[in-house]
Amino acid sequence: MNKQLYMILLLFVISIPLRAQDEPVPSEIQLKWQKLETTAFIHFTVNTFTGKEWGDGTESPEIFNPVNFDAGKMIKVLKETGFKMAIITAKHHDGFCLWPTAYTDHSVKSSPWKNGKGDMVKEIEQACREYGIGFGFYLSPWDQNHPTYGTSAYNAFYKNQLRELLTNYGDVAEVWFDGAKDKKAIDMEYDFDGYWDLVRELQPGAVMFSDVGPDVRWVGNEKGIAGETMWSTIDVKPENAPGKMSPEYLNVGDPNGKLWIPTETDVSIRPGWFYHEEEDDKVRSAQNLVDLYYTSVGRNSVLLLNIPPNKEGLFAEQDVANLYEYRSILDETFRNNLAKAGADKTLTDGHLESYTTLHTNKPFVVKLKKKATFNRIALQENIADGQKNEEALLEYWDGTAWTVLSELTTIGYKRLLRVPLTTTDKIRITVKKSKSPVQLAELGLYKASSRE
Ligand code: FUL
Repeated sequence: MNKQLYMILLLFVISIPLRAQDEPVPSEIQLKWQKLETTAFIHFTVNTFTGKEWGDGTESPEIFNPVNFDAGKMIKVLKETGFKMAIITAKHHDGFCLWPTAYTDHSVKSSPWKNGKGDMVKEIEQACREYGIGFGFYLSPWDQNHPTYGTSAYNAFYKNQLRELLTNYGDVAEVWFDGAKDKKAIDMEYDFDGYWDLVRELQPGAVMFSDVGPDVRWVGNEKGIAGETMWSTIDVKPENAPGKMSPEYLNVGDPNGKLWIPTETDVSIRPGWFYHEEEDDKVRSAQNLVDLYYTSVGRNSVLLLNIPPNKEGLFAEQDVANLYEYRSILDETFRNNLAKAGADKTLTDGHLESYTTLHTNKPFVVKLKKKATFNRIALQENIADGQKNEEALLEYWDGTAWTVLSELTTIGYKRLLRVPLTTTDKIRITVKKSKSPVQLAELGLYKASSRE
């Protein structure tokens, strides 16, 4: 064998395992989380009673009295409208705790609600178990009530609270951190590494959210809009602690990123995160919620939709009505996959593990048994093996020629496309650019509900 050929062969052999190892893939808990698709946030605290969005820690627990609070009623609505997990604000920036923590009196313990004997986090958790959805909590590091805030003693206090929530409420599906703080008054140094170690130790099945992970990242805005190009991979350097990475970068990610940290799209059904009566006529419509589904789940993200309880401790009527209508529209749109009549079974069986491998510039044709009329396309990659597609072309056969349906970039876990109403018995997809061969796991053709 000549030396040149030997070198080429050697390079080829050593590059295979290296390439496979280099490509980031989701952990088991990240993959499970991504499949939830739609999750719910419940923002509730003293703000609901003061009308504020950010309390300042001086609120009296006396004002907290949601007389008709009913976790079961609210979680039932979430379950029936397709949400697979609920995350409750156990503590927001005002420091008021919705559970009777042993580490401060600034909690439900000092409120008239259930004569100070209630535990709202427990009631939400129990209702989640009853209806079979995941339970998660938000424990704001920014706490404007606790006297130690701003000193290292606060980190110890915060970890004590975290430990209570991680040990007394069964399996936790997600822990939500954020980096918010009032930098002008006190620039507290949060011990994120310490917080994260504690969650891993006590709840290895929980994913952790912050601006930059470690498991789930922020999408870069609170409007419900993930980037059209959306990589689940990014690079996090030590200097990019929560709060320091640019929203633009988070919104799109990085095809060459070394870490798998997918986005969660958090957005509220109302202008504020907390319930305010004056926003009763500003609730997102069912159609607007459906749009959010397309711009989050349909762009390789997970939707985290906030529905805030009112002063009574219940979801407001309009919010509930719009949620049911939103779900019924989505169900109608995605009930019938028209590609089932014809497409390879691996592409319509609902499993990521069965897929068709697509190579660059090799068109893959899907023939239908009879003509179908559709205006929505769903694509999925087998992300268990990473995210690969960078550019692709979708075309349909118009009887005489291949005509462009869509030129798209990333697919990832799920990509939903709204295209003009099209009738055909043949479509084809051509990968134009990819990191490695694309594992196309699902292909769906749907006709949208007229209510969309
Ligand atoms: C932010 C908070 O400052 C908002 O009040 C809200 O909780 C949002 C989800 O996260 O960081």
